[in-house]
Amino acid sequence: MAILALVACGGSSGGGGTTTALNIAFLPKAVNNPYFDVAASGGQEAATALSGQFKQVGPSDATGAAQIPFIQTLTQQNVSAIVVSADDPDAIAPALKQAMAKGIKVVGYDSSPAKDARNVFINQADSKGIGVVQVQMICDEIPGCAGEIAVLSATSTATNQNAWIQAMKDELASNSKYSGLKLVKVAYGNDDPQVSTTEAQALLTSYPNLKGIISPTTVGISAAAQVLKQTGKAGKVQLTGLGTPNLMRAFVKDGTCKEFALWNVKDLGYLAYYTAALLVQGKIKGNPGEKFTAGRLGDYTIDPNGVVLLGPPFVFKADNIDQLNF
Ligand code: RAM
Repeated sequence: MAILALVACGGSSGGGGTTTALNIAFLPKAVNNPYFDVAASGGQEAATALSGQFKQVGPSDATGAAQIPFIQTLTQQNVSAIVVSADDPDAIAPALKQAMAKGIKVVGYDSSPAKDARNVFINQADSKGIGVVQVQMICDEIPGCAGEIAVLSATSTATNQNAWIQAMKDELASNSKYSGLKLVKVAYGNDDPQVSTTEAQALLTSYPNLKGIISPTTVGISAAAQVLKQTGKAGKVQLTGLGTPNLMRAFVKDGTCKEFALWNVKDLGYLAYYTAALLVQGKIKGNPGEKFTAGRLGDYTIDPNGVVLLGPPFVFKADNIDQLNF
């Protein structure tokens, strides 16, 4: 069902004209990450539907420090909203608060800034669910669901990855189904292909008995897949996590990675832009309990933590990966 919904989502706008200027900027964790280009395509689609402007700016290194000058420049430019994926929730909070003090709306997407440094956060899927599905997948792939596993994450400060890793640890500790799995290391590839490659290689040499790697980042999982293939460890060390179908297709087909999860990244960008636009137009305030309609995606409610949930994650495997192109 989820896959059908995903495939069917190329539809038209539900938007309309507006009298308030929509000058909305996306600030991803880093600009050289294809994941954020897919999200940007959704932001652009919503901008077109609402007759607004869209631009994307951001650093090439995925760090909070590198995001700060972009926030300051967007604030000076007096954009109407900043839509940001936080590399570090606290490091960027003061700059975002300065933007908010000027009347600029701030929407987090993908990875939330500190709660008091954004109006709303658009969460791609329930954080606990994203952690749990990754533990379930690695268990399904490792024979007997027993042995050493490691996590290859993005940056150590990333809000989203850290929430998912905590959910994985909680699940491993509390669900007896996973008592045979031992998490031996959380490594950080910084969402940089080269660092992720080096860290994946280090996991294999430091833990010769490793049975599986969970990489909850699209950059990390594709780097780890390359490493497993090149070192002849594909199929011996299992790999799962969060990836895009286009980066992972070849590795799913050759068995290096049997399954991984993700959400509709384009819809995430669409919903983030749409929510930012409604805030700019004063149609929503960002208060818990507020309901709104986001064009072709339909109805949403802001939860008590100021979070809007896009929907459930879904699992990509050999039998569905060719239906998806992003
Ligand atoms: C990477 C980024 C992003 C995350 C995805 C799954 O592209 O770290 O924040 O949501 O992976």
